[in-house]
Amino acid sequence: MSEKPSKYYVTTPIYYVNDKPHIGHSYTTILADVLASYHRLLGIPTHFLTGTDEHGQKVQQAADANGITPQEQCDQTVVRFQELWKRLEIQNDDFIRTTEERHKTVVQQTLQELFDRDEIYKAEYEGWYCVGCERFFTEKDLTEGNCPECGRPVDKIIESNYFFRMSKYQDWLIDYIETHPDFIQPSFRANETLGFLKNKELQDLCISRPKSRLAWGIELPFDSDFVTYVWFDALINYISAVGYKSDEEQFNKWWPASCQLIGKDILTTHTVYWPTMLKAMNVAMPESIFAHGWWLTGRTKMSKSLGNVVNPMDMIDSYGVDAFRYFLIAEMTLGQDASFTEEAFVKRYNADLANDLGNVTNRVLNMISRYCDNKVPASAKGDFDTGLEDALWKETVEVADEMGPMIGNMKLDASVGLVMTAVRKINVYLQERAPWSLAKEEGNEARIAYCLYTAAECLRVCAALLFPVMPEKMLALRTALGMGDAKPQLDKLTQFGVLTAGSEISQPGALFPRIEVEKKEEKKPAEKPKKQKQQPKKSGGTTPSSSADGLITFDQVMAVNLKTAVVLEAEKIEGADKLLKLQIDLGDEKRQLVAGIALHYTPEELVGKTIVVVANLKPAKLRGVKSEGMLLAASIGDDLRLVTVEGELGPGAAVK
Ligand code: ME8
Repeated sequence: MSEKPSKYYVTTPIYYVNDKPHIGHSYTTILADVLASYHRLLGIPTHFLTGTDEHGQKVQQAADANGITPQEQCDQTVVRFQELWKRLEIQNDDFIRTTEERHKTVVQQTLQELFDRDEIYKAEYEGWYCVGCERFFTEKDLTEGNCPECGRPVDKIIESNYFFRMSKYQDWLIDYIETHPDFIQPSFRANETLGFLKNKELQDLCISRPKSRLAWGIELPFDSDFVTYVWFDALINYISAVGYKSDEEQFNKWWPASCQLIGKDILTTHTVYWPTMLKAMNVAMPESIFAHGWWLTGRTKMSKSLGNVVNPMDMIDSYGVDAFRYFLIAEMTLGQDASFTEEAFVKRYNADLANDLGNVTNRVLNMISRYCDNKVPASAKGDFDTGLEDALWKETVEVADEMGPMIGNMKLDASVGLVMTAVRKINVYLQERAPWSLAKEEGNEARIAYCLYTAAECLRVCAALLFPVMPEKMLALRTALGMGDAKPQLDKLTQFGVLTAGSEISQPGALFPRIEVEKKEEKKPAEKPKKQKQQPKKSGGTTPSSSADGLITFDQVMAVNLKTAVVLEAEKIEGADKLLKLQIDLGDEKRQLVAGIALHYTPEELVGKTIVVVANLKPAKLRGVKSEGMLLAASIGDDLRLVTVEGELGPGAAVK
């Protein structure tokens, strides 16, 4: 991995407690968790802060609507966030609530100090106010008379208020952003902020609300008729939580933040209000503020009013935490919007997790069990060619080396994609080296051991790299590889020979069981081959073999629907020496079939093979296991070979 920073402090926005969390909140928090975890596993002192924004009009309104006090609203809703973070395996070091004393004290001290230094002043204000965004706008700011941010109607307001002299920092801020290219990321968001700053005069920021209009906030220390504007209060959480004005040592340890994650919706507050506030307070700027895009439902923005919000708890219940975390990280290119659909989720899950990662894991563990007495084999090279192993290890190390810079550049989706490429290469390698073939000849024990040791080592590296994204499953995988429950050390990852020869491996069961979607497809009428309908009525249902001369008609041949299929998984059936249970891909559907070939083929040998099956055979049960089809094989005496097709041909091709 690349050079290490001396510490890493990552923050999420603090979320409003007016409603329960949804997938967007989950995303930012998972992202922060993944980043924190990578840094921790590199041995870097790490601090991860999240929390809730509990003051302001939105919370007050939600409380009114629910017939409870604002504090009750906060106390009830904060639990939903905290419970969700627990279920999502979020390892935050701190959780700040803006109604906590430790925060309120710092906000008041900061306000007093800025007031004393004349950074805050009182004035009469006339303007337009958007309740939804909790922001004031001038007449010029409005878009067709509505809020320029959300498009909703605004209220005219005339009142005395307190103002922060934000406007005086306009030139400084432009210069700061231009001279610190990493400050606002991605760079197009820096340009967006610069465009805003360069095209119009920055106004002073109204930082108070008269209690007569809104009482739910932190009282101004210098005027008890007012509370603090929720954004001025909320932004300070990033420093109040790490000891600003209360614990200097702690504060110096963590601040400035390494990475402040936000959604693109709160860019202005974080790239204009926040830096100018810090500047006025004489506090250092965060190293970077990163704005990610929106999760959309299909192509539409996810919003409660549209009723298209994805509930993270439902996803976790259906598919598990790790798969949900994986999908969010793998699917969204940081900075861009991404679409969430269950179809896309299932597709990616089956392809990446069930097929690629799940298969490699099964193959490696099953073969170690079969050929190496269930123990991590010896890693000794012998007098045999290790070209394939050397190449595989080199490629895996290259992937590990690329992770650091990729994560530094916030290319998390690509980094996960890269690890999946490495996973697929282990599969390809196994196919090429074919240890099951080596096992057919005597004297190949050392070669098989080295092959499986290398594959297991590569799997160990991939599991470690995916650990921050899927902590539970990758821990299970590491345990299965005989590593106990120790977390990976990412800076020691690429030494070959970490797995201890002789240590017992275990079978974790299916890490990512395939999500079956074919049930719906099975019902499609198109699945019934037309040829079957052409089955000659005149034969009166007589089977070909019962015809008097033993000959069958062309129609009868055509009634048999032969198709190519790819074997996805294979396993023995307990208590049936000759039978294997196969999961096959028929192109447009997945099926299970049982075949009597266990004495001729090992399960590992079969995975990835393209075979030919009778697709329209009536389903049957063999030893209680459902079989939907029959594979074709040729045999003479004891010799049995599968019927396959020459060259590369995918699943679902008609065999005629
Ligand atoms: O704005 N896609 O809180 P909030 C992606 N309290 N991310 C999303 C999202 C979506 N569809 N919806 C929400 C506030 N988010 C303030 C912040 S910070 C000092 C104060 C995420 O509850 C994203 O991170 O409205 C966004 O910025 C945040 O939730 C807004 O949460």
